[in-house]
Amino acid sequence: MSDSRNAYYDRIAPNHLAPLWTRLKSLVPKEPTPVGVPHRWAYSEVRPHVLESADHISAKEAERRVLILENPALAGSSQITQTLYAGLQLIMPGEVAPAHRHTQSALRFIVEGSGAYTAVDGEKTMMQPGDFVITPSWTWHHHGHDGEPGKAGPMVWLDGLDIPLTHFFGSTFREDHADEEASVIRPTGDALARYGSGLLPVGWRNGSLNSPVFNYPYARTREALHALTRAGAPDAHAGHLMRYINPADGGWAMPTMATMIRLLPAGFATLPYRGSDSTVFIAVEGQGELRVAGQRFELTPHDIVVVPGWMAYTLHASQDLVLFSYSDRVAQEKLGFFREQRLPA
Ligand code: 1HN
Repeated sequence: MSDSRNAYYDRIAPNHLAPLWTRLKSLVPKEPTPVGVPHRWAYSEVRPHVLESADHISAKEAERRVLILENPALAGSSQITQTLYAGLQLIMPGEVAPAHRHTQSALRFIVEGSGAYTAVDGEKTMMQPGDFVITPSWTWHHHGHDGEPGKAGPMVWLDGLDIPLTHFFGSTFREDHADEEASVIRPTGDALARYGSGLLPVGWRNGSLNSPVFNYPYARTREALHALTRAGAPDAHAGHLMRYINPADGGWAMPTMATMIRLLPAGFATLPYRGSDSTVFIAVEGQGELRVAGQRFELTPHDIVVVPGWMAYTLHASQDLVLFSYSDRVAQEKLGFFREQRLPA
């Protein structure tokens, strides 16, 4: 490079000025540079560590007793992708995780156990394995386990939050509730009956960016997925892929995190697919594999795999495989920059 150019760069630097032309191609590359690496957390390896956390701290003291799933290439960031957070939360019989609210949205995907509930914005819902539960931004929420201490088992779920996304926008706020439990003002099951039964109250209008249904029970989801297998072939790049919707408008269930679930029949393999959204998968039932960048990640129930955006992956089912996933696709779509590619074999 010419000396006069370098001298020029040196002269403008004290004014906090920099030439774009030396940076343009890396600022705006031809296509996304994946952030983070693909990784698998085997539930069988992680589970003992999650359960041991109860020997060290109560849910009350911890506020939320969670082991963060951190992308190995983003150590120290509490990020599983550049925009999303993931963790495994444990609640033991008799415990309460105290009420608070924050601007981050949270989703729960229930992994194991029974007897625990979450209360969100005045309604309690019992959590069962495979249920997808929404905690919208700025809604009071607490969790509890009604089982008898020493008799009932632990309850574990996957938390997905848009913590890095909220941080990026500088819009992180939180508030602790004055009481351990926020008040519950509607009967359990109210939201599902009112908004999640193919019916809507006449005259009702959704005042939230989220689905008014905040627990999508796995029993219903599973039945729908299996019905699809009787009606036609799976999509070549996705399998029988369904998205959780907001019944008020048919849009995604949450404003920042796109949530989906799919079934791949035994023996089925997808063609390569990539999207600009980094995606977190959790295996629900069955057995298979996710292949990405020359790596093979086994999928058995409750295993979690992250695939950075724009890395092509394929899914392979050795037994009927059910996979839940979440990503920031909905935010990207709303902002106009989501891209996807269905690739040939
Ligand atoms: C949170 O409120 C929960 O409510 C879980 O269960 C994980 C991670 C960071 C900040 C708040 C919950 C969280 C969280």
